[in-house]
Amino acid sequence: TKEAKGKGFEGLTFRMQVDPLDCQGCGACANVCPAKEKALVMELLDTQMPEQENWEHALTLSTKTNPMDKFTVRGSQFERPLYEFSGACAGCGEAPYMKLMSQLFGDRMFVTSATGCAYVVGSSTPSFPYVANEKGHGPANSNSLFEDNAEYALGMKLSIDQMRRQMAAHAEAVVASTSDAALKSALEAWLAEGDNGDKTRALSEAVVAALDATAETSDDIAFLKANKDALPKKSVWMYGGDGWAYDIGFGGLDHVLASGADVNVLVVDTEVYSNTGGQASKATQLGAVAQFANGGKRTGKKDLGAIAMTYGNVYVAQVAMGANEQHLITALKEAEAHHGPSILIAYAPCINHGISKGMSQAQLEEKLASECGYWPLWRYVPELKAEGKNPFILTSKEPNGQLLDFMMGETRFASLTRTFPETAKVLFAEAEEFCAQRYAKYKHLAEQ
Ligand SMILES: Cc1ncc(C[n+]2csc(CCOP(=O)(O)OP(=O)(O)O)c2C)c(N)n1
Repeated sequence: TKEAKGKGFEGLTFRMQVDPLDCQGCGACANVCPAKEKALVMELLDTQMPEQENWEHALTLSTKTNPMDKFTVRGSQFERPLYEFSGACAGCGEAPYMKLMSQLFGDRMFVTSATGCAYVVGSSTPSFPYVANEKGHGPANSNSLFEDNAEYALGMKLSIDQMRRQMAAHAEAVVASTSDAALKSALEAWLAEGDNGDKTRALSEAVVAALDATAETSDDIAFLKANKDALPKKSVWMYGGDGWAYDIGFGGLDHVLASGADVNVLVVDTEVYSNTGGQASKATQLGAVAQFANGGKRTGKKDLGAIAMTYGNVYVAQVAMGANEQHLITALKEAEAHHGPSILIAYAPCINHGISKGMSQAQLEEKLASECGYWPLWRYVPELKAEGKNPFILTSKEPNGQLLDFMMGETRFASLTRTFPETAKVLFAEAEEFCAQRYAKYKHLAEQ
């Protein structure tokens, strides 16, 4: 527990409270903690059980207003996660993305999860990580199939839009006829800016308060009262692995990207079909050993981001939490605010990679992947074109020459040097060339 520092934090204390019974023991939090004197240290469970009472107490404390901008690394962590204690493997690279997204948009989020880890760890019945806040708002999560996740989310989005159009029509009718000044001004404000993600919750709550204070004097008011939950703008996300997005669900995903609909996609890219034991996908990198690629994958990784970019109106970003947290938060903010399709491709280390440092260092592994050019970070922001600027922004610096060292730190590559040493030499040289050319392509785009 420490005194909270900074503007707006006067009189507040900050505490990291561990929940021993729900901790998965991966140690990732202790490893990423930036404090000089480690704030978190892993200890045996037996010795930590007294913390359980403190955790139960922490849950009874009131929710404070976040004094910071939630779209900053620090500020985001003062928002309550509405995704907690998932069924993911300890150290999973996928789950932290949804936890962060639930802090940024969770109270108005619709999430469709493709069959795969994204869905399975989010529905480990009887435990369910998606939770509601003190007002009862939280992510609504559902799954249809592995292959139709994009279409499934698009259907939700179309029905939400239809409902909101009806709400707007009834709201306009009330504005034109009501003598209730409070209701009129609340509805006018909602009609003007109710689609602004930052303002939609407060504007909607003001309409609900005005409706609650109004008698049901017309069909229009009755309709608005009956459908209050349609007032806040929903943040629609399709969430799934590379097996879904690059392979099996690609046709549907492409259809959704081409539709122009205001939807968001988060691909958690483990570069294999994780949930079914690590089969190769089109996201698997050249030289990697995976099921169906036991002698090392012979072709380079598909550039899903580059494909999405060709539409010109699609927001695209390639991100990695452990490599650059602010880059990820900026991309999430821009993607959600973009009026059109947005896709984020997020690097997600997995137990299938065989990280020699262990999964407790998965976030560090993301940093290493990015610095050596294995996973370059970039954003394609269509809005910049209207300002006469280059929409492509390359955040990753020139690769540091450590690509082979990075690859040798993971069994999926290193094992090939033992099983097929000659092939390994050839494929790894090709992988180096592939990554170098890909970086050169991004650099060229950024310099245009
Ligand atoms: C049409 C179809 N084929 C195969 C499966 C079996 N299956 C379920 S999840 C999965 C792999 C998912 O991989 P990915 O999309 O990369 O997600 P991850 O598990 O890596 O998060 C497969 C093959 C299925 N459910 N439906």
